[in-house]
Amino acid sequence: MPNVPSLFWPVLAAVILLLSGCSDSSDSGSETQAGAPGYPETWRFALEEIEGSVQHAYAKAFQTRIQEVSDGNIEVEVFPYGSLGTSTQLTELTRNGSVNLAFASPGHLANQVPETGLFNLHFVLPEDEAQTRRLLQSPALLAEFDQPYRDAGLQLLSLVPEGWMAWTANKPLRTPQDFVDLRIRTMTADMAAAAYRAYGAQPVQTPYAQVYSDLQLHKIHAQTNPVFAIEEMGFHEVQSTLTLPRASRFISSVIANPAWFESLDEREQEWLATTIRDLSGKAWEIETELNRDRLELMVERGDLEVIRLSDAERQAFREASLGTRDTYIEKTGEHGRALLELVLASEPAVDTSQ
Ligand code: 6CS
Repeated sequence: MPNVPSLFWPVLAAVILLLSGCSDSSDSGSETQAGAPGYPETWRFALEEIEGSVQHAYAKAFQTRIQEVSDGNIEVEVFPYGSLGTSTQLTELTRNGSVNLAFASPGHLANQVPETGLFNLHFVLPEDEAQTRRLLQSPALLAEFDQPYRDAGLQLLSLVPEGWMAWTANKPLRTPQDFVDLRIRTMTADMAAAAYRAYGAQPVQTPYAQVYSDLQLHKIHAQTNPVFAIEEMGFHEVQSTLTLPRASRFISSVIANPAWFESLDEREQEWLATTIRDLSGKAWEIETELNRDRLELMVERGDLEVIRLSDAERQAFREASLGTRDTYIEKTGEHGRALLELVLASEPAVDTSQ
């Protein structure tokens, strides 16, 4: 398993809190001119994943692109998972300005931004990739999330795809019946757990760094993550079977500290917007390549038995999942209902999962 220091994070987080509010040039306000004293300026970008991950590849591409568009005036310091804290702690470090930018995944974030629980639901996003791309990049959808993030003290910059969620266990998971009483680890948000409770499972909500040891010690029986993450976190070492259900995609979000974001001058805003826009297609390339390569690697090495669910098998899960849409609406009210309708309306005319 990768080296992910875990339980001493609070100490490290306290150190970071002392740096609160600082980017390396603390005067990133509207007075600063590109090329003027104060540049190059360093922006801190915290990741929920280790080096070699989708988030890491995205952050490195971000680092390169913003350096290009800003003519070297902006540099980015990337903090991979393990250096600062859990996902929830990273969100807090962003909110209080200790870091400028971070990834925040709905699997954890939905407890603070309930609307993002939409991405924890199964069989809701379109199955078609092109359609999902259009949806995630659509200004209309991003605008709907803007205020909920603001209400939680965060600035949403982008929604980033990381691939289909896969299930690992020590048995195939072909039917909802196979989930009954299964202790499956989910991310910490209640909506992430609800999606599996709907199948009869007993979800266990824990931070990412705890998953490997909990599997090893048989505290949990199963977990769910995209293929690239399963390989790089070593979950295949402690699980026998990988089930590919195409029930939900792992969608993350890039967030910023709102006060810092508003302090950027016009040119800095433009550099940031250009970089985010340029990476929106790149993110799909990154996740496709990493997920494909890591699956091939695990198959070649014979790490796991791989099971792809048929459309008929998926249909049973689809039906079992429908009640969680009501749970989502209970947590989010009319705004959540409207968001759900917006996303469902973008389903393909011919639903291939039927
Ligand atoms: O399972 C998790 O908690 C994590 N999985 C991934 C692929 N990214 C971040 C998240 O925290």
